[in-house]
Amino acid sequence: MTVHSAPRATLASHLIAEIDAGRIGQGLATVILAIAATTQRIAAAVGKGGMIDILGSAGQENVQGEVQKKLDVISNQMMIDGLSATGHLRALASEEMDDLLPLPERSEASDEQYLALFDPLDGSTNIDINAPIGTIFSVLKAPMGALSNASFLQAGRQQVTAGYALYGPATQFVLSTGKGVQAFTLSRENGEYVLTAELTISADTGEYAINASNQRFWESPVQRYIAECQAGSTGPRERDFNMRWTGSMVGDVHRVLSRGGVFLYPRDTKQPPKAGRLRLMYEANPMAMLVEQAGGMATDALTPLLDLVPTGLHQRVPVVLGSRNEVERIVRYHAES
Ligand code: AFP
Repeated sequence: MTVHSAPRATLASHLIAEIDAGRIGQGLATVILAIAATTQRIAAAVGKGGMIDILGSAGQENVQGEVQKKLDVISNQMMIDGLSATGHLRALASEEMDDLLPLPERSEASDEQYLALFDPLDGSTNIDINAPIGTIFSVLKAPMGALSNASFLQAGRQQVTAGYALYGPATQFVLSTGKGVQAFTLSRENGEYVLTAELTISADTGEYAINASNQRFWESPVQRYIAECQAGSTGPRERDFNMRWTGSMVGDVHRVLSRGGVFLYPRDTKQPPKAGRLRLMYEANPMAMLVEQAGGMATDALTPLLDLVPTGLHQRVPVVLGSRNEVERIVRYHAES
């Protein structure tokens, strides 16, 4: 029997449909395609694993004092190379760079001008063990006039698009341009991202993700929430919960977007000057846009992440995101304390 199925949309055909519907401009589509093409190159490098000299430490630190892996440095350069010539980006900011990188003005540049931010390789401790890693990105409108780091300090609600590539068993490109969340899977046969799912987050869940080794540093509302989950069917929640942690935000948020759940990297007392572990501009904001677009909630436990006004390019924030009913409960526990 021959089964005929309709051809699936590709990332390119999806973006053309969005342009035709008047939801995005050609400039934004060009930027998204440039990001997607770069993630394919990063996926190819990641896929070579130990066969070429890309694993291990680069022997230098980034602006946050973290030791960079070789693949952090390689993928950061690939993002710069891939995004420099779109004609629609005025500057880039990266978790791996101290300050913005202004891009040369192009004489034929259109009015549609943007800023791109990215974490080129999220979850870099997973690189050497062949576990999930990813690239997270966010796009903002570029202001007119001279640019500085402050040009990027726009609330997450101003993002015109956000997404990530997940380098797992399959490479996936997950995107929101403000109308839902689409997941594309990289076809290894023809090198195209093919639309494979519209992602929505269920309001209820029985799964949470948190680095439990930090338990002694958590504040009381988080202690309470996790203790109740752990008590399971014999505790106040009267049902059992499951716990998962990949060590890569891309991997953990992808699970939440795919089958519900709640992800927490809360404020803790481990390193007091830091408000949290995750970076607002490169991790929290893009993921918050995706989660809200998929029907979930994303907060620092007091304020929706997308409403925070950034104070610095490398600012860190507490993050609680995922299934609405669980996130609301955690916010309530914070309010009650
Ligand atoms: P790196 O990319 O710097 O390794 O950080 C990954 C990350 O910011 C985020 O992706 C994870 O959720 C979190 O760190 C993992 O942190 P732990 O080290 O506490 O597991």
